[in-house]
Amino acid sequence: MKITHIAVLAVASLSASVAFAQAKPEDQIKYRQSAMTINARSNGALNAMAKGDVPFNKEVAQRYATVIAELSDLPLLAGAYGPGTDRGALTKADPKVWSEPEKFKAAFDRFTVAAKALPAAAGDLATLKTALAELGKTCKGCHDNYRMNDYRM
Ligand code: ASC
Repeated sequence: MKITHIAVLAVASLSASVAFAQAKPEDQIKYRQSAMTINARSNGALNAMAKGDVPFNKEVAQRYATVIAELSDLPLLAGAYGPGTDRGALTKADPKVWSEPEKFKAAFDRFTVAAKALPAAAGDLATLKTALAELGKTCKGCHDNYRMNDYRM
């Protein structure tokens, strides 16, 4: 590979990582809300099976379980709660996210642990139900403390 090619690659990858690290606040908010939206819809599909509203389908259950497991920690991984993302856009995130970051991360991590356990449990309706109940507690645990009822401008 020519030196100039290496230099172009180096600059391209550098600017890609900088762009990612410094995503605009509104884009960070969109990012984390998108992950929440997909997780909620996937959780809804799984809960419909758990409640017997739709027939249990192992392949579909495992697919949604995997989606939740994979998306669960993306908002933290991607740094989507950065400076300036606490207001000024459509967010219901509570100011406590930023005033008590360790506690917020601990609550988020409890969700991630429950989410990562979901795929292994989704192959069977009984184990799926138990895992969903655990997951729901961690969703609620974070939302009770770190999500407000209304948008804050
Ligand atoms: C969801 C969703 C939530 C949680 C919560 C769990 O699917 O949108 O906010 O689960 O209901 O208690």
